[in-house]
Amino acid sequence: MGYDYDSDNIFAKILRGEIPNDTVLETAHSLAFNDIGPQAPVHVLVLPKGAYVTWDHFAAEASAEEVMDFTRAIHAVIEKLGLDPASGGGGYRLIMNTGPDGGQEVAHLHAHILGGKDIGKMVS
Ligand code: IU
Repeated sequence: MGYDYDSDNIFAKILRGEIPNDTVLETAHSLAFNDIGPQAPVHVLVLPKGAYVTWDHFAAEASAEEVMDFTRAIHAVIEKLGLDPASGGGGYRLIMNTGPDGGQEVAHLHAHILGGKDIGKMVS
């Protein structure tokens, strides 16, 4: 068991620049890009650049600088896209699918930001 990072995963290849992406925002330790299969009018993925499989891996082992950068990168995307209700936006949903039961397909931690319409109570 434990956190076993596979550096051949698709997001690792995107982070290495081997596969293109539709970048929304980049910081020292994080990258945000538009999801290739959007489930809402706004569907952005935010990744820490470090080799973390899941949120738990990141929360347990990332540096304080990485954690702050990732947190602020998510917030910066939300502000950039005008989703924050405190700034007049309509709101959004923030999701980190984790492991098989959580529906995680790509084994590099990523947060989904979904919005741009009323997306209801759940995402299938
Ligand atoms: P998940 O949380 O691991 O299930 O989400 C993976 C997401 O990555 C999913 O929404 C895909 O549409 C998205 N994605 C992508 O944006 N670019 C890709 O090349 C691949 C998947 I493969």
